[in-house]
Amino acid sequence: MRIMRRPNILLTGTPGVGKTTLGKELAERTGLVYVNVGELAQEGQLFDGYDDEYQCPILDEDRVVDELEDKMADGGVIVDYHGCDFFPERWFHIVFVLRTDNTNLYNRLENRGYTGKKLQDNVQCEIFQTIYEEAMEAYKGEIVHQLPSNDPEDLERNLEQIMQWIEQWSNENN
Ligand code: DAT
Repeated sequence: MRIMRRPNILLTGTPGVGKTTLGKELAERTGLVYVNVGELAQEGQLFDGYDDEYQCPILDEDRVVDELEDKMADGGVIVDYHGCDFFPERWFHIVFVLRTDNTNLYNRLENRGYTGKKLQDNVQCEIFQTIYEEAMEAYKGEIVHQLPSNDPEDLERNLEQIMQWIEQWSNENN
């Protein structure tokens, strides 16, 4: 029996834009596998040093890629991370960059306990559309899509759009 091919999806964007919320719900509804790269790194201690300025461990990108390689080859993986330029380009069939309005994002990050420079830098990251530009440099423009992620209606619309895309991809590739 031939195994059904399923696409790999990257959800990226500034911290707080809603990647985890969307990714987990999408996995629930589609049966695809959700992978949170931050959590994966934490579990496997895939770090390489410590960032004193931001007071957080530095991701060991090579070890993260090694750790995920087999799973990605199988397909059907939803990857969630606030960076995107160190993954192999060939991994992803589509890339979604979630976007949130500044005030909204500010409030979400403040609720998460971010303050001072960390809060400001993350909101600025969104204003300067840093992750969108990173994605446009790392992947073919035609597979990179921005999704508004401000309210529950956006979330539902995004879920439905992505599910439709998955269905179409699956029909074309099986
Ligand atoms: P990320 O994984 O990008 O850091 P998250 O999924 O943890 O973001 O969401 C951050 C917060 O925002 C969390 O409290 C849930 C809320 N949120 C996410 N998506 C939302 C949406 N579409 N509408 C309203 N709130 C949302």
